Amino acid sequence: MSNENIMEIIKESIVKVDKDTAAQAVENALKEGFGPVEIIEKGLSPGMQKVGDLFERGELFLPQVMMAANLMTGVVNSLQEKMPEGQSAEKQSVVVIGTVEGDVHDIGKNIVKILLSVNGFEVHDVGRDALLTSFVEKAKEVGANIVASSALMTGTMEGQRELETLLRDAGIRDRVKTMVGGAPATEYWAEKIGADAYAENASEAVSKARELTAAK
Ligand code: HCB
Repeated sequence: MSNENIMEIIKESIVKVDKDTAAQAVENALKEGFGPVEIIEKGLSPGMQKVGDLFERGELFLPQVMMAANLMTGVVNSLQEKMPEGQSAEKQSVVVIGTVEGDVHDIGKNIVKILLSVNGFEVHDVGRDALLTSFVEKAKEVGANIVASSALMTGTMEGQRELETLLRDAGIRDRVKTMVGGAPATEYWAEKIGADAYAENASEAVSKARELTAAK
């Protein structure tokens, strides 16, 4: 089976919410030498992307999106234990992560959290639909080096801007770096709201987090 083929099968298994095929294809991919992160980024995530596109075109409905999301969450969780521990140099770096108020999308946030954790960051998750003040409170409580926020909707991404203000008002903005992500976020958005970094995916979130803490 070619590399593209196996990722295509994983992708389609998410779209079709085919649990058995997903489990089998992931197992095959691992046997073929694909890493868990590669499987998430090249198979599962494009699958969810396609689910989103079909939903937008009215070809899939919310219950199907929910089932696909549940399947993806289950597969990501099963892959978590197979992830190699990364460099532990960042052990002292503390990250507060969450999905902003009004937004329940947390699959991407959870992947970022897992990848940061296996790469040695101490991660505190304030959850999804998290009050913006809870990011600030948690950051103060744990002495965070980075506050990473996720937003999946154009309406809720404003929360990422507000978070900058709240961190400033709390007097800790100069002590923490901020990172934004989620489908509608961009490099331009990060610059516009004064965030320190934007990450397109979980691997990039890890490298950006490393850069941010190296520069602290
Ligand atoms: Co949802 N939904 N949804 N949804 N949903 C989106 C986001 C739309 C784009 C779909 C569409 O219309 N095309 C749309 C938003 C439109 C907009 O505002 N532009 C939308 C909508 C409208 C809604 C509801 C309002 C639908 C309704 O009820 N009528 C509702 C929202 C309710 C609410 O939040 N208040 C809703 C609900 C749902 C669920 C519950 C069915 C389910 C979420 C389940 C869950 O997360 N536990 C869901 C899903 C699954 C999606 C899509 C299909 C996939 C999102 C996803 O998981 N992607 C999404 C379509 C899309 O995004 N194209 C659709 C896969 C992950 C891996 O990607 O981008 O989240 P990611 O994360 C990446 C990356 O961004 C980065 O790393 C991650 C890993 O690589 N990253 C970070 C993420 N966070 C980061 C933070 C950092 O600091 C750094 C990097």
